[in-house]
Amino acid sequence: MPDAPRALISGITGQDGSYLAEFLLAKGYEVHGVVRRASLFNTGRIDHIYQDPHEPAPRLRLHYGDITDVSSLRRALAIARPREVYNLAAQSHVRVSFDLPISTAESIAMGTLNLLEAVRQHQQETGDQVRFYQASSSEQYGRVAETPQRETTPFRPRSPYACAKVMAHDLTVNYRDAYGLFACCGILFNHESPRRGETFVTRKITRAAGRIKLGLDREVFLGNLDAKRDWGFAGDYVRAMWLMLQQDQPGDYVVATGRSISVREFGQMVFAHLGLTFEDRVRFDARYLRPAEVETLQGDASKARTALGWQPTTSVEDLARLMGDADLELARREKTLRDAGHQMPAREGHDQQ
Ligand code: NAP
Ligand code: G4F
Repeated sequence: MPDAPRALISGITGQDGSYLAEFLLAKGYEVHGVVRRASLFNTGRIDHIYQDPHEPAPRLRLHYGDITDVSSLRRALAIARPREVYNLAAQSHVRVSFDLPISTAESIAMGTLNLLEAVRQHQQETGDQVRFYQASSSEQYGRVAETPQRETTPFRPRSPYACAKVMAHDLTVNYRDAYGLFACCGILFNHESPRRGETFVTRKITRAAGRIKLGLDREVFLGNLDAKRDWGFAGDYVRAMWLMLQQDQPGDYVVATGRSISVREFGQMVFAHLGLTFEDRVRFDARYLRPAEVETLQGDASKARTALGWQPTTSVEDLARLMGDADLELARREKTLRDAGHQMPAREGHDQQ
């Protein structure tokens, strides 16, 4: 039997990393992931696919590393010898990037350069051919120059996060042009799931709705309800990442549903699904506004549809229902524990986001 293809994922413990790892394992890959050392376990999203390293030939292997530490990336590449590298690692919260501009830029811009350089040197030293995926973002469009946004729409970034992503994107294109690296940028519009971090607005809304429904919370504090986003399902979007790396030629692709709705409309959908009224429960808090906002994003994924044969399977209504149901179930478990006298963890850590 031929050797299984191998992939290395930075950011494997995040939302997308976990879906991508599942997807690649199901395709028969041996998957290697870069994991940061943390004082508490940070592998909750991949625990269900974890394989004991003491087992013979585990197909999921984790390596301690950090995208800002090039030595750890070189070590992971040397062990994994991957055919495909997916660069998903980032401080990915736009609002937080205004508070942490330098470390955000280090993880995204310098981190991407570290991995590109490590891959380039690894190819030279081993003769291996590596295909590289860069997690670019619709946030790069910022103050949008046209609607819908496509691959040719200029970038006008509005946050430290987006500025760093533009640099990472340009570096990836440069390594393709200068060194012939098979490198692709996926310009992904917002994509969500029950595994979404709890401080992104969709998940913040579905968490609140579930907890309010069961009497664990009374209200939810949000910022700009008029912002519009093109929201899809993360499980669909990791398939597009993989498809990009299976083409004959590298390229950059917008990945989006083509439909945009406001935060308010998303909130109304979720609350109505759980039999609640959004307007009765939502409160404004200026701390969730950003110093510079991206008001509206809507993608045109025609190129991905035509060249990759990719299309989304999950509408924003489906997404609101599936996330709402998952967080109602989570709230049920929290209530059971609370009713049994367990101390529930404080949620104030989410204060600024
Ligand atoms: P996420 O859930 O926040 O995951 C980010 C991942 O990056 C986590 O595994 C995190 O590790 C890791 N990471 C952060 N800093 C790191 C560092 N210094 N070294 C190594 N790893 C580090 O983000 P996501 O939603 O899965 O997004 C994945 C990528 O796509 C990100 O680059 C994001 O910017 C980009 N993107 C996301 C969207 C979206 O809508 N989700 C859209 C466009 C682009 P810990 O678990 O240890 O924190
Ligand atoms: O859910 P968000 O924090 O996502 P945002 O800023 O669009 O960024 C996400 O998508 C990008 C792709 O375009 C990724 F690159 C990035 O990594 C991340 O995954 O905010 C969405 C909108 C914003 O306009 C924000 O101002 O919701 C608005 N919003 C209103 N109230 C809020 C809140 N956002 C958050 N996080 N928290 C609020 O209370």
